[in-house]
Amino acid sequence: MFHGKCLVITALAAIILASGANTSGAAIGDIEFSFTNLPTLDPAVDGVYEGWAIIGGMPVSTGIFNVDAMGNPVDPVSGNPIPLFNAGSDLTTATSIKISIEPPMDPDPAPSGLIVLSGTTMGGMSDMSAALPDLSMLASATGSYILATPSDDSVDTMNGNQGIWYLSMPGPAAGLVGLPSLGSSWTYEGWIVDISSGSPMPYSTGTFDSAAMTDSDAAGCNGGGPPFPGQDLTAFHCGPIFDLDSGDFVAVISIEPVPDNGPGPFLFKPLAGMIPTDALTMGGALGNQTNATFPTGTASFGEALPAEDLGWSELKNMYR
Ligand SMILES: [Ca+2]
Ligand SMILES: [Ca+2]
Ligand SMILES: [Ca+2]
Repeated sequence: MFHGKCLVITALAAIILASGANTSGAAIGDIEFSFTNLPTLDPAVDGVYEGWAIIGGMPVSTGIFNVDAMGNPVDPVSGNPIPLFNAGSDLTTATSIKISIEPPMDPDPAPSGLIVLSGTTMGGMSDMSAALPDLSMLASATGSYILATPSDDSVDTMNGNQGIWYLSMPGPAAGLVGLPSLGSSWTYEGWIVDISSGSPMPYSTGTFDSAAMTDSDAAGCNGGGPPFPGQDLTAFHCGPIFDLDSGDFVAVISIEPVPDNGPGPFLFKPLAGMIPTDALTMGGALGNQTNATFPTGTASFGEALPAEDLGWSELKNMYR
């Protein structure tokens, strides 16, 4: 009897190993994600994340999600964790994995143009990083600026603390150094952020593709200023008036999608720094926070998913 039972269990184990559950215990199409520094989206405003496996050059959705404060994938509506996605098709020939942001009330089942993370696959895994050109160059870019309001010097020469220009003197030379070209899908944008209240308030100083040219709105509504990115936030121009050396402002360079998906800074903020109270005489510098703040992710699927542990007791339970 004992011998016979043992044979049955061995046969059962062989069937389990050969069945559709497959040897790893994962189902066909299963894929697991983990993320670092990927921000939680407001689904009504920002939309949702969607995973994509590129198979034969075609995107196959692995499902939509949001992330919680820890970066774990969650259902965008319920907030319940999504430990495992299923793409509904075999992922073993996927060449890359991408994460997009899809707009709110998205009627289009295809990926949006806004891919934030991307990685090639190897051995059922993909290490994803920001889907930007030349991330390594970006990570070593530097930034400096002066406070000055040259565009309104015909009416006010005493308000230099109300303008910021990404240039260095003597020269002037570009103050933003080593920024890679972003191509047509992305653009740089300068910001000053008022941090005097509980919620930071960003104000754009214009978009630009090169550190050595006038940005999208020059010094402000009345134009002027040196041929570098910057802004005069003075009475002469139409925007708000700020004393930037009050200790209440942070200068930020972000990378925005084209077309832009929202009025505030996008999640990529490679350069940032407090504007010091002596910036009118000393200028200021931005720190590079690419490596510290940019999102990354890991996708595991197929052979990389942990094997289901079918021990002796499980086999016996299945026999019973
Ligand atoms: Ca001035
Ligand atoms: Ca500007
Ligand atoms: Ca934006």
